[in-house]
Amino acid sequence: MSLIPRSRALPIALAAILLGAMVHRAQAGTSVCVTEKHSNAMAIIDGATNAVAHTVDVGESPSELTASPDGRTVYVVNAGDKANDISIVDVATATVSGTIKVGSRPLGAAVSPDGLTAAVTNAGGGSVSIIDLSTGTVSKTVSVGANPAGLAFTPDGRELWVANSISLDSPHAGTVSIIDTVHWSVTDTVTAGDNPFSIEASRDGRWVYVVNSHSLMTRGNGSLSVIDAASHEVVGDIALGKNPVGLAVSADGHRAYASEFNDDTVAVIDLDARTVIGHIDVGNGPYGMALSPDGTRLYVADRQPFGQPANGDVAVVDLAQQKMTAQVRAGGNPTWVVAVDDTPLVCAGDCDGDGHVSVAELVRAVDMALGDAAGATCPSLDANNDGTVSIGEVLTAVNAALNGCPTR
Ligand SMILES: [Ca+2]
Ligand SMILES: [Ca+2]
Repeated sequence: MSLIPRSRALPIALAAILLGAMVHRAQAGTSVCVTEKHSNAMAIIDGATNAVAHTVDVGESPSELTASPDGRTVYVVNAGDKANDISIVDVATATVSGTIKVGSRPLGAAVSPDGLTAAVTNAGGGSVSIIDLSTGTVSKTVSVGANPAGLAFTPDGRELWVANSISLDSPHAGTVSIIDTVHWSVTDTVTAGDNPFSIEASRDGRWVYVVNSHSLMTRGNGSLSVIDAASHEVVGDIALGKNPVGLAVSADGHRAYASEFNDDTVAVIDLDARTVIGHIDVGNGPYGMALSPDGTRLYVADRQPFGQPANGDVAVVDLAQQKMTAQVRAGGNPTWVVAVDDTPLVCAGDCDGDGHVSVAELVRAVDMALGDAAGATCPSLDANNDGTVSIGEVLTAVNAALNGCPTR
């Protein structure tokens, strides 16, 4: 604050109170990323218009995908035999920034809550590849059960839970491996239902939910296992329709949604009562699902029936109305989906875009406000776009310097 002239201390202090909580954000936006398995691509749908804005070429047979906690990066698992890798996609620019080789027949992916580690199941190898995202390399490979599919970190990041799905030898088996993320070793194995496929922890960390798909080759009803995250006990088994695959749990922990692949519906589950309270009709072969960041919509990848290369769509379900309100045409076999908040985060005064407001940047802000640096450009300082930098705008930069730039 020593940069501010003393005579302005009072008005600046008052302005600071007004501006302290102010974060410059544009209108909230959503990017819906969907893998198109038979097109070897990932589409990015603009959540405001429900239209495909970009299509990004990724690897062979992309299946699951997951986003970094800040929503800026999406990791796409390329399950094809020639690929066995993941593509790193920058959502804002719709470009692939890198590729990382993993194990045999990779399937599911998850990123740790701190955003530093990715984990990918290798269905062909019965293992999980642990990727250090700062170096982009596999740092460990952990052996789990047969055919690992979905996986999820606990919200505290201390455990990684892995759904081991069916094998041809034991078509109705199914376990969940629990990995300690300090030593990267399996500490427990829990028996779940028939073909555990998708898995997600509640935000409060109390429960882990597992969708048991039944064999996708022989139609049959599946279920949702409710596991106590502390005791590892299965405390509930909620009956679902035919071959449920995708799972989405609401942020408040009261609702879950499961896509019923061979019923063309989404089950609505009351997690407090542990019962299905309704079904929503969607498109053909609903597979992966994701909630919008604001929790008002559910996006469902309608994959189409197994073994049939065909264009599909992404169903947009309005959760207030409990019905599908739009279908967005996607490419060959849309399989998995994530929805990220793509609202640009503007950090006032961070002229060089490094995520921090430095003292030098503050000095520049004051110079611009005083008119001593009229020619200088730092667009993030001029929040209201009027061509000048006001004292109020300087104070927003001071706020960012003291309290950090806004984050998601
Ligand atoms: Ca900076
Ligand atoms: Ca201005």
